[in-house]
Amino acid sequence: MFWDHAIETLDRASLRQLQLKRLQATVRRVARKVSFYREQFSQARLRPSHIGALADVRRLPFTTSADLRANYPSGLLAVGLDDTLRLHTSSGTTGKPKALFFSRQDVANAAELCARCLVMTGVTRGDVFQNMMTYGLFTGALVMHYGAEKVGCLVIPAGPGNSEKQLLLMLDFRSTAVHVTPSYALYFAGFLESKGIDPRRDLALRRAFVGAEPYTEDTRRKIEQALGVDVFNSYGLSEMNGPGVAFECEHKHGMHLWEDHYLLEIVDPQTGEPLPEGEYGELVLTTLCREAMPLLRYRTRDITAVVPEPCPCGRTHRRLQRIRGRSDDMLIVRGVNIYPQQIEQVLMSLPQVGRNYLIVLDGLDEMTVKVELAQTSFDGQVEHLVHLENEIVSRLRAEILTRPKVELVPPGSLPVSEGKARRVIDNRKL
Ligand code: DLL
Repeated sequence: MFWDHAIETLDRASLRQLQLKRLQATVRRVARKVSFYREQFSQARLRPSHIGALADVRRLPFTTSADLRANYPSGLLAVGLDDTLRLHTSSGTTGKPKALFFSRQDVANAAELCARCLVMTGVTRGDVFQNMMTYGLFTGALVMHYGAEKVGCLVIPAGPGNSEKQLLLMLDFRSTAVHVTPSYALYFAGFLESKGIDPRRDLALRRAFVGAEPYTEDTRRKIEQALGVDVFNSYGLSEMNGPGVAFECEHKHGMHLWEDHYLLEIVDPQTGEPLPEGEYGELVLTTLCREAMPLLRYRTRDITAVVPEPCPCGRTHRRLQRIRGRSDDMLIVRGVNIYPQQIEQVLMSLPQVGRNYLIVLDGLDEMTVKVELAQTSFDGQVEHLVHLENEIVSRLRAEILTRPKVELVPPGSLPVSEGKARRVIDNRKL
C-alpha cells in the first residue's frame, strides 16, 4: 500500500543526500529573497556556503511563532504575491494570527503528501471520505480534501458539527473513512449511541484519521470501539502545510514524518540543544520544498521523540511518537508542572469515565477537573459515585503530584467545540 514506493522506501543515505541538497537550496533562496533571514544570517555571520553537511543545520537560526506574527502579513514571503495561490491562517491564543501562503507547487505538494498518508493506511479509489474537519482558514479540512481527491476518493466536505447531518451523509453515501478531531469523534460516538446506531451493523465506516489535537492511546481505543473503525494518528501544523506532515501506517506505532519534505530535529525546549535519538523533546522542523514561505528550524513547541527502530512496513522515513503535549500548554499549579495530557491519560483509562473533561483553574491556585460519566456509570447509587470520585482524585494525585478537586457531571453536559477542544479554563487571579 504505497502511493510513491520509490520515495517512501528510499535508502537512508540517499534520503539524507536529498535532504542536504534541498536544505542548501532552501538556505540559498531565503538568503536571497527574505530580508528577515538575510538579517539573521548577517548577524550570525553565516553564509549559505557554510551549510556543507546536514549537521550544519544547527548553525541556522531558529524561527518561532513570534517571528511569524512579527512579520505578519507577508514579511516572510519568498515569492511575489502574484505567485501565491492560497492563504491559510493559524490563530494562537493571543494576538495576530499567523498568515501562511501557498504557491501552486505548495498546494500540489501538500496534496501529494496527504495522498501518501491515506494510501499508507489502505485508502483506495473506492473510498468515501467524509471530511469532518473545519473548512475555511484552518488547513485541516481543505489540505486533506485535496489529498483524498488525489487518491480518487469520493470526498464529502461535511465540516464539523451538525451530527444529524453527519449521520445522514454516512448512511446515505456509505462513508468508509472520516477525518476528525478526537474531541468531535468522541462526541459523535455519544450521539450515535443516543440514536441507537451500532456503527458495525448500520454504517460502512472502516477508518478514522484523527488529529489536530493531542490525545492518548486510551482515547484512540475508545474511538475505535465506539465507531467500529481503525484510528490512525495524523499530525501536522499550518506552518508546514497543515495535515500530512506525519501519519501512522498500518502498524500504528509512531507517525512517519515525510523526511524528503521536512528536516526534523528534537531539541531540549529550554536550551535548544539537540537531544539523542529516542529522547523526548521539542520538535523543530525545516521545510525542504516549501516555495512561498520556507521556514528554517521552526520551533513547533510540540513534545515528542523519534522512534529509533526502522518500521516493519518498509518505509525509511522515521517515525514520531504520539505528541505528549506542547511545551507552552504546560500548567503550573502550586508550583508543579502539569500537562493536560497527563490528566487525560488517567481519566481515559477508567471505563466509568465518559468522553469529555474540562480543567478549570480558579482563585489562588485551585484546580477542578470536571469529568463526564459514561452512560453505564449511572446506576442511581450515590456511594458508587463518591467512590469513583475518590478513585479519580487519588489516581490524579499520583500522576500530577497535586490534589485536584474532581466534579462528576452527566454524559454530554460539557461544552464541545466544533474546532479544537478547549481543555483548560484558567480563571486564576495570581
Ligand atoms: O492542526 C493541522 C492538522 C489538521 C493536523 C488536521 C492534523 C489533522 P494547526 O491548527 O496549525 O494545524 O495546529 C497545529 O496542533 O503544533 C500540535 O500542537 C497540534 N496537533 C496537530 N495534530 C496533532 C496530533 C493543524 N495528531 C498544532 N497529536 C500542532 C497531537 C496535534 N497534537
